[in-house]
Amino acid sequence: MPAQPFAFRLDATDGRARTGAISTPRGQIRTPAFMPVGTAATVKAMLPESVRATGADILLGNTYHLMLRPTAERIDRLGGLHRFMNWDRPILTDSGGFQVMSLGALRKLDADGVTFKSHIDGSKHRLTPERSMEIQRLLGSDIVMCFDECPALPADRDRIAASMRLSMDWAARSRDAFGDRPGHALFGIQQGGLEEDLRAESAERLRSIGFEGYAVGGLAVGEGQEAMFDVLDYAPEQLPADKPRYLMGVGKPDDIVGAVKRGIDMMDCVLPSRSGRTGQAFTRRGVINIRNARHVDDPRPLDEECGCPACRGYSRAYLHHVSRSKEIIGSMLMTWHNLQYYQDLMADMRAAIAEERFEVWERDFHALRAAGDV
Ligand code: PRF
Ligand code: ZN
Repeated sequence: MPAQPFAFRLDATDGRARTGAISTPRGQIRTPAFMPVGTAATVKAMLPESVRATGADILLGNTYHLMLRPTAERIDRLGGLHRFMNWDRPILTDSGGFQVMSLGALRKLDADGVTFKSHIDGSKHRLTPERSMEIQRLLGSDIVMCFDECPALPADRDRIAASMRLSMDWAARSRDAFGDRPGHALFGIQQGGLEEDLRAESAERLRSIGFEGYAVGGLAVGEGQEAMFDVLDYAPEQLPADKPRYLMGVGKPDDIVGAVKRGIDMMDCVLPSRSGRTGQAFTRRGVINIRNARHVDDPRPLDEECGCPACRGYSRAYLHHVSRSKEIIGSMLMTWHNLQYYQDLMADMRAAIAEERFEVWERDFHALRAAGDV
């Protein structure tokens, strides 16, 4: 085991934007990092080696889905999640609380945890901070998330404060239950809605417990980009500067750029993979719906500047055809392209920060999209 089995190194900053790397026994994570979502032990429509070929250093997996099917105990018996899904690089797992609440699973929350019914077969399950830590250990997760709870916005201040304080109690229990696991990290999750003082209180509770990294939770839950950026104007700086900061469940390309500009180091979102399967492609010039009739005869690639297999080998006309026909290769190519676009975006931002030209880079990013010439 290396001397520092889990460490974060900052290489450069430009304004509040940062670039660096997280080192883990399973490999480096270059930051700012985008994590493709592999909820059910697969990034849908992609082989793991293809996900890696886009430049991804880390995947996200989900406690909630995997505990229900195929179960954490089964994955453990089969050698852990990395072996099970054939991805040997870092995996971050979300803790389950947010998914239980947001999937609208029939659920009952108490101070100790949450009881819910499976969206698959209606069977009854319970998650607590202790059980979430156990599941994430059985999965073999490299970055484990605290068990938390998060109200949908808008919600009144009392509800947000009570929920945040419950999540902070659960963060302390998560830390205790996680134990001492060299090479594995536990991240705290800040809550507090859109209230600066509640965010500050949450950050203070988390800092006093002490984590290997800190997430900004409870955003992108219906508040809109402007309100989210208002929170990101102060929230990252409430968290330790020398630890990675992870914005959970974000987002669209311009959300990601705005988050990086405000000091976020890691993000995840289903958008590039999920929207690829319904025909939406992200390009340097904006969003394309490839199922739109205007692409039916178009010999051009999705994005002239993209090096992915969808752009190197296929026309918009072909992608239009296979996406409309619901052919499996349509999902494969569109997902690959979108994940490539997101990873290229992160690589461009890392380079711009390292060379202290983020502001100019950001202006060009927005200008090319605003031209509407897609
Ligand atoms: N908490 C957890 N997972 C999450 C969130 C959160 O607040 C969000 C909010 N966007 C996405 N995923 N545990
Ligand atoms: Zn492409």
